[in-house]
Amino acid sequence: MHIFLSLEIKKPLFNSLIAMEKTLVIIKPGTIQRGYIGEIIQRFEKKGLQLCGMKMIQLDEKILLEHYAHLAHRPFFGRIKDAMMITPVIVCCWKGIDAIRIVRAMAGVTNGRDAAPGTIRGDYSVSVQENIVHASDSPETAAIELKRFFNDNEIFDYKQHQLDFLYANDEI
Ligand code: IDP
Ligand code: MG
Repeated sequence: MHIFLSLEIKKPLFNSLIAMEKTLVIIKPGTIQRGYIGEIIQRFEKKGLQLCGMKMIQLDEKILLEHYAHLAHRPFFGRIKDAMMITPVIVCCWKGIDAIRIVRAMAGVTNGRDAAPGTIRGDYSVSVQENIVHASDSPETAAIELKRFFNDNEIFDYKQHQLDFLYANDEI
Protein backbone atom coordinates (compact mmCIF):
# COMPACT_ATOMS: atom_id res chain seq x y z
CA MET A 1 0.00 0.00 0.00
CA HIS A 2 2.77 2.35 0.94
CA ILE A 3 4.70 1.58 -2.24
CA PHE A 4 1.56 2.00 -4.30
CA LEU A 5 0.98 5.44 -2.81
CA SER A 6 4.51 6.59 -3.44
CA LEU A 7 4.29 5.45 -7.06
CA GLU A 8 1.07 7.39 -7.44
CA ILE A 9 2.64 10.62 -6.29
CA LYS A 10 5.96 10.10 -8.00
CA LYS A 11 5.04 11.49 -11.39
CA PRO A 12 3.66 14.87 -10.35
CA LEU A 13 6.48 15.35 -7.86
CA PHE A 14 9.07 14.41 -10.44
CA ASN A 15 7.51 16.73 -12.98
CA SER A 16 7.64 19.66 -10.67
CA LEU A 17 11.36 19.12 -10.07
CA ILE A 18 12.37 19.16 -13.72
CA ALA A 19 12.17 22.62 -15.14
CA MET A 20 12.41 23.70 -18.70
CA GLU A 21 15.21 26.24 -18.97
CA LYS A 22 15.63 29.13 -21.36
CA THR A 23 19.04 30.32 -22.47
CA LEU A 24 20.51 33.06 -24.65
CA VAL A 25 22.58 32.47 -27.76
CA ILE A 26 24.10 35.35 -29.69
CA ILE A 27 25.16 34.61 -33.24
CA LYS A 28 28.21 36.83 -33.54
CA PRO A 29 29.04 39.16 -36.48
CA GLY A 30 31.75 36.86 -37.88
CA THR A 31 29.25 34.02 -38.11
CA ILE A 32 26.82 36.20 -40.01
CA GLN A 33 29.57 37.35 -42.41
CA ARG A 34 30.74 33.79 -43.00
CA GLY A 35 27.22 32.63 -43.85
CA TYR A 36 26.70 30.13 -41.04
CA ILE A 37 23.53 31.53 -39.45
CA GLY A 38 21.38 28.69 -40.74
CA GLU A 39 23.85 25.95 -39.82
CA ILE A 40 24.18 27.20 -36.26
CA ILE A 41 20.45 27.53 -35.74
CA GLN A 42 19.92 24.11 -37.28
CA ARG A 43 22.25 22.49 -34.73
CA PHE A 44 20.08 23.65 -31.85
CA GLU A 45 16.90 22.68 -33.71
CA LYS A 46 18.23 19.21 -34.48
CA LYS A 47 19.21 18.74 -30.85
CA GLY A 48 15.56 19.23 -29.91
CA LEU A 49 15.66 22.66 -28.32
CA GLN A 50 12.75 24.98 -28.95
CA LEU A 51 13.31 28.45 -30.41
CA CYS A 52 11.32 30.85 -28.21
CA GLY A 53 12.66 34.16 -29.49
CA MET A 54 14.93 35.47 -32.23
CA LYS A 55 15.80 38.87 -33.65
CA MET A 56 18.57 40.80 -35.36
CA ILE A 57 19.87 43.75 -33.38
CA GLN A 58 22.75 46.21 -33.52
CA LEU A 59 24.74 46.12 -30.28
CA ASP A 60 26.25 49.31 -28.86
CA GLU A 61 28.94 50.27 -26.34
CA LYS A 62 26.48 50.50 -23.46
CA ILE A 63 24.99 47.03 -23.78
CA LEU A 64 28.41 45.46 -24.44
CA LEU A 65 29.87 47.11 -21.35
CA GLU A 66 27.11 45.40 -19.38
CA HIS A 67 27.25 42.09 -21.21
CA TYR A 68 31.03 41.72 -21.08
CA ALA A 69 31.54 43.54 -17.74
CA HIS A 70 33.66 40.62 -16.52
CA LEU A 71 36.19 41.39 -19.28
CA ALA A 72 36.21 45.21 -19.04
CA HIS A 73 39.64 45.27 -17.38
CA ARG A 74 41.27 43.04 -20.01
CA PRO A 75 43.55 44.58 -22.66
CA PHE A 76 41.55 43.04 -25.50
CA PHE A 77 38.21 44.42 -24.31
CA GLY A 78 38.11 47.25 -26.90
CA ARG A 79 38.73 44.75 -29.67
CA ILE A 80 35.94 42.43 -28.53
CA LYS A 81 33.51 45.32 -28.33
CA ASP A 82 34.42 46.52 -31.83
CA ALA A 83 34.08 43.00 -33.23
CA MET A 84 30.63 42.62 -31.69
CA MET A 85 29.45 45.91 -33.26
CA ILE A 86 30.89 45.45 -36.74
CA THR A 87 27.56 44.11 -38.05
CA PRO A 88 24.25 43.37 -36.31
CA VAL A 89 24.02 40.13 -34.33
CA ILE A 90 21.19 37.63 -33.98
CA VAL A 91 19.97 36.97 -30.46
CA CYS A 92 18.07 33.73 -29.84
CA CYS A 93 16.28 32.21 -26.88
CA TRP A 94 16.38 28.39 -26.77
CA LYS A 95 14.31 26.29 -24.41
CA GLY A 96 14.57 22.72 -23.12
CA ILE A 97 15.33 20.63 -20.05
CA ASP A 98 18.89 21.61 -19.05
CA ALA A 99 19.04 23.95 -22.05
CA ILE A 100 21.71 26.15 -20.47
CA ARG A 101 24.12 23.28 -19.91
CA ILE A 102 23.33 21.71 -23.28
CA VAL A 103 23.96 24.89 -25.24
CA ARG A 104 27.24 25.60 -23.43
CA ALA A 105 28.40 22.06 -24.18
CA MET A 106 27.34 22.41 -27.83
CA ALA A 107 29.24 25.73 -28.09
CA GLY A 108 32.47 24.24 -26.73
CA VAL A 109 35.25 26.02 -24.83
CA THR A 110 35.98 29.69 -25.50
CA ASN A 111 39.09 29.22 -27.66
CA GLY A 112 38.06 27.73 -30.98
CA ARG A 113 41.51 26.18 -31.31
CA ASP A 114 40.95 24.18 -28.13
CA ALA A 115 37.26 23.42 -28.63
CA ALA A 116 36.52 19.78 -29.31
CA PRO A 117 35.58 18.74 -32.83
CA GLY A 118 31.82 18.30 -32.93
CA THR A 119 31.22 21.44 -30.89
CA ILE A 120 30.23 24.64 -32.69
CA ARG A 121 33.46 26.42 -31.85
CA GLY A 122 35.45 23.26 -32.51
CA ASP A 123 33.93 22.92 -35.96
CA TYR A 124 33.75 26.53 -37.13
CA SER A 125 36.39 28.56 -35.24
CA VAL A 126 40.18 28.85 -35.07
CA SER A 127 40.12 31.89 -32.77
CA VAL A 128 39.59 32.92 -29.15
CA GLN A 129 37.71 36.07 -30.06
CA GLU A 130 36.01 35.00 -33.28
CA ASN A 131 34.24 32.05 -31.73
CA ILE A 132 30.89 32.02 -33.52
CA VAL A 133 28.39 32.23 -30.66
CA HIS A 134 27.81 33.55 -27.18
CA ALA A 135 25.98 31.19 -24.81
CA SER A 136 24.77 31.93 -21.27
CA ASP A 137 26.85 30.08 -18.69
CA SER A 138 24.46 29.55 -15.73
CA PRO A 139 20.77 29.86 -14.82
CA GLU A 140 21.44 33.21 -13.12
CA THR A 141 23.30 34.58 -16.14
CA ALA A 142 20.71 33.24 -18.59
CA ALA A 143 17.90 35.07 -16.78
CA ILE A 144 19.85 38.34 -16.70
CA GLU A 145 21.02 38.03 -20.30
CA LEU A 146 17.59 37.17 -21.71
CA LYS A 147 16.20 40.27 -19.98
CA ARG A 148 19.10 42.30 -21.37
CA PHE A 149 18.33 41.45 -24.99
CA PHE A 150 14.60 40.65 -25.11
CA ASN A 151 11.41 42.36 -24.01
CA ASP A 152 8.95 40.01 -22.30
CA ASN A 153 6.64 40.05 -25.34
CA GLU A 154 9.47 38.89 -27.61
CA ILE A 155 9.81 35.52 -25.83
CA PHE A 156 7.10 33.11 -26.94
CA ASP A 157 5.76 30.14 -25.02
CA TYR A 158 4.07 27.92 -27.56
CA LYS A 159 3.43 24.20 -27.74
CA GLN A 160 6.30 22.13 -29.08
CA HIS A 161 4.48 19.29 -30.83
CA GLN A 162 7.53 17.00 -30.86
CA LEU A 163 7.72 17.10 -27.08
CA ASP A 164 6.39 13.57 -26.50
CA PHE A 165 9.01 12.20 -28.87
CA LEU A 166 11.91 14.29 -27.59
CA TYR A 167 11.52 13.23 -23.96
CA ALA A 168 10.26 10.21 -22.04
CA ASN A 169 6.95 10.82 -20.29
CA ASP A 170 8.60 10.86 -16.86
CA GLU A 171 10.93 13.65 -18.00
CA ILE A 172 8.32 16.20 -18.98
P1 IDP B 1 32.66 32.53 -23.24
O1 IDP B 1 32.13 33.24 -24.46
O2 IDP B 1 33.17 31.15 -23.59
O3 IDP B 1 31.70 32.52 -22.09
P2 IDP B 1 34.14 34.62 -21.87
O4 IDP B 1 35.37 34.41 -21.04
O5 IDP B 1 32.88 35.00 -21.18
O6 IDP B 1 33.97 33.30 -22.77
O7 IDP B 1 34.52 35.74 -22.93
C1 IDP B 1 33.54 36.37 -23.71
C2 IDP B 1 34.06 36.51 -25.12
O8 IDP B 1 35.18 37.37 -25.14
C3 IDP B 1 34.56 35.21 -25.75
O9 IDP B 1 33.51 34.44 -26.30
C4 IDP B 1 35.53 35.72 -26.78
O10 IDP B 1 34.84 36.17 -27.95
C5 IDP B 1 36.13 36.93 -26.09
N1 IDP B 1 37.38 36.58 -25.36
C6 IDP B 1 37.51 35.94 -24.17
N2 IDP B 1 38.80 35.78 -23.81
C7 IDP B 1 39.51 36.35 -24.82
C8 IDP B 1 40.93 36.52 -25.05
O11 IDP B 1 41.79 36.11 -24.25
N3 IDP B 1 41.30 37.14 -26.21
C9 IDP B 1 40.38 37.62 -27.11
N4 IDP B 1 39.06 37.49 -26.93
C10 IDP B 1 38.62 36.87 -25.80
MG1 MG C 1 31.02 34.09 -20.91
